[in-house]
Amino acid sequence: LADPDLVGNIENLVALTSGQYTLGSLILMVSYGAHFAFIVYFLMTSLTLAPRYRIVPILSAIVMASAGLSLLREFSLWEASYAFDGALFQPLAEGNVFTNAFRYGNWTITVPILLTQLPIAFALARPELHKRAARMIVPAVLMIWTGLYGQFGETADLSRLNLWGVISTLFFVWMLVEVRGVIGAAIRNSPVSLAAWPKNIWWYFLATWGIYPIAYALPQLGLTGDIVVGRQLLFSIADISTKLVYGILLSRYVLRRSALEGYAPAAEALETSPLGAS
Ligand code: RET
Repeated sequence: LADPDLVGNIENLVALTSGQYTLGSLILMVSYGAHFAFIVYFLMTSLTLAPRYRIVPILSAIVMASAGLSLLREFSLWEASYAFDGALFQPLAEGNVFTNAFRYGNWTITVPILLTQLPIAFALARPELHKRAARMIVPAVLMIWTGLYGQFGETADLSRLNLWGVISTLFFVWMLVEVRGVIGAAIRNSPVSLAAWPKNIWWYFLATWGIYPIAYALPQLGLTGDIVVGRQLLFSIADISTKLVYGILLSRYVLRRSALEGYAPAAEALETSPLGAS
């Protein structure tokens, strides 16, 4: 087996049953498949919105493409990182090493976009929008990079994982304070009939972004195949919730807002899009 100090992630240390291995492949495959498929949904949705809101689903489509590619890479790496020995799927001691680090790299792109979608969807005015976006993005990127550094420590003694996990969590809390600031501005700024949306999106945001630190900490519970596969499942649930379902929620909000602001989509857009009238 591989040297724990060299391989970075626990995936490279644990043999999997064929059931666990197949489940891992399936989880990654469903994730990238869902992200790629929803590119079409978000592009079509943009046709139904007032021009100022079209960028919201377009940004979701960009996130779908970026995350889809990163998850496709994780899938191929998973397939290349194990060999069946007749009984179990063994992590290869030579050749490919599985890594979750690509996920963290990808978040550097997707997280700033996801955060910027909020003040755009809630129609904050230009100078405030830019300022608030920047103030969320700075702690978010620091959160990701400190977490990226820390996750390489999960196979050795766990002190590096824990120390950088705590530092990253401090940036997470700082980021959440800034996000709550945007939600506050959104509550003041939302039409009365949509006033419940910013608060609901805030709770949804907390519940779904909060899954990532749990996945990060999971190797604490031990080195087993169930932990390895369970973590890919948690990552996958978090990915689909924080990007895909979140994008649908924001799109529904701006669709209602477009209508309230008197925007009627062109007849042909309504005819070609199943999402048109609402
Ligand atoms: C880390 C390290 C451990 C502590 C914390 C973390 C938080 C990660 C988050 C990631 C969100 C990612 C998203 C990606 C979408 O593409 C880095 C795991 C708090 C909140 C939304």
